[in-house]
Amino acid sequence: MASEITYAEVKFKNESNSSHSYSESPSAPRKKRIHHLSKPVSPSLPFTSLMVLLLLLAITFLVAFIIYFQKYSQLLEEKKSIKDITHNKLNCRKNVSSMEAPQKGKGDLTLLIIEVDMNFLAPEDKVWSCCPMDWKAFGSHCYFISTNRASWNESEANCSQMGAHLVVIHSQKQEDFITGILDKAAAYFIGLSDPGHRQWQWIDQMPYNESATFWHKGEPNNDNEKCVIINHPKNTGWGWNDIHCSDEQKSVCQMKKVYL
Ligand code: MMA
Ligand code: CA
Repeated sequence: MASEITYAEVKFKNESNSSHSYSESPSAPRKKRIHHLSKPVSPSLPFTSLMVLLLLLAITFLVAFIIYFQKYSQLLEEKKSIKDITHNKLNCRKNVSSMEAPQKGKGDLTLLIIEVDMNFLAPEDKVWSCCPMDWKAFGSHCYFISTNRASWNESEANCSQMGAHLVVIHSQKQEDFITGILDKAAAYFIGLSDPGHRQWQWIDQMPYNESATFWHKGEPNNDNEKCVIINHPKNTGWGWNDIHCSDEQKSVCQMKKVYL
């Protein structure tokens, strides 16, 4: 569009220059001048409008395409999360939004048990956060205590079959919540292991942060013990210990809450 305007200006200047040279000569070429001036400018006007119109159309299509693309990827994401539900009985909490006035005498959370139709499509605004039945909700995750004793690998496979993984612990609050739902007499595998050279790795690939670890005093103590349990030995509190991965222990699974 800018080039069109430049073009028109250049044309006009050329004409006025030539008119100046013509003005010294008699009136005959003057007529010619008017003829020249009106011809190149007037057809460029509809042309410019057409170009502007086309440009506007192009922009409209582009915007429409971007909006459509965003909606489509959102829909795919929702479909995926619905497919991810391997549990058909969920325990859901409604997060009462700021738009709704909280009812007198009621808390800001309501508890509901719903059965999920696998073909159910989530509504636009996802206000229900859910955990499968028998799982415990904390923050944005759900936790399951597996009392079945198995090796670390089998324990992880068991979590994986439920759309979860062995628990990943990142904070004191989370550690406290988890220990609060465990039996002090048992030991539980967590999602921490050493693939070699004491490079501790979380099962979800999140970085291992030394400042948020809860090792028992003197642990980890053995390079051959590459898997981690959380336990509560007598006289000491809850903490982590490295043990052999083939040892059979209970475990804690974790998964993200399902939002409906
Ligand atoms: C001891 C201690 C731990 C080790 C286990 C292995 C009971 O705790 O040495 O560090 O992991 O034994 O069973
Ligand atoms: Ca140990």
